[in-house]
Amino acid sequence: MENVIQSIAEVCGYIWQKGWGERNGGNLTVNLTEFFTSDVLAGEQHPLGVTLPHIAGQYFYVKGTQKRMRDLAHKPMENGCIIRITDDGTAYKAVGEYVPPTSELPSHLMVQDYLQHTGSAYKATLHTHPIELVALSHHRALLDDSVRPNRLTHTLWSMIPETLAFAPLGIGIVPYQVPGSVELAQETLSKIRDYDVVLWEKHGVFAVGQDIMDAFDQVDVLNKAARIYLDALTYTAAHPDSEPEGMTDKAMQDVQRIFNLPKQRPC
Ligand code: 2HA
Ligand code: ZN
Repeated sequence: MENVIQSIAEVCGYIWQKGWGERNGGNLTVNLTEFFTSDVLAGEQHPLGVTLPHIAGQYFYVKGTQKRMRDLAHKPMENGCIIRITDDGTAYKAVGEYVPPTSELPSHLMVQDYLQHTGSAYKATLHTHPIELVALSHHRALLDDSVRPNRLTHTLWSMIPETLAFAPLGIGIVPYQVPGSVELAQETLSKIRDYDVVLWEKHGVFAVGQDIMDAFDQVDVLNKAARIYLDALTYTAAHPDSEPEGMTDKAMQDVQRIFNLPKQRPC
């Protein structure tokens, strides 16, 4: 378990360095149930506000509310805590020191409940504010599926072959909702079925992964493509007749074929 906590701290350090974690921005959870062989006595009970039957009795590391990624990078157990979901799935108790959990707990735990329900091996959920992806989420034409289905995903995939190779499910769009709300959690849940990373319009991203490094890597790959797209557009600003070309559909199909990429979450 120490290694898992260590990699959570490592990822939080990267997020701070990348400028994705201003002040207390961003949060995460990781399922730690495999490390608890017998029930651990936990403290005061806190209601969840929803019933999550598939994670009843399970254990999670959860970032603390108002805590900073840059502090968590050094002191993970002072800026987050381990919780156990009660056996009826309606509340949680802290294991050891209680640090009040992130405001986005509904999204994280509803998605964790869904992952368990589907028998997924994915253990981590990550919410962060990657600059370039959030910048693109302000452009309606990129988000609106009626303009061109999955336009943002195709734009990002077409920047470099690695984007398609390492983020083969693309990116889902979640319309703007109040941060921390159950509505945001529900919209996230409906999109995370098809995507490993979803873009919270004008706010950030929410990602799932086999572990926290995997979730981070997927966001990083997609955000790199967003950065390249925006950089290419700075040339367009000076030369309005030159749009970023992007890889051709044929080139992208070749990548899909050569790497034998999954169209659905692999596990
Ligand atoms: O942790 O990022 O969305 C603060 C947030 C809320
Ligand atoms: Zn946020």
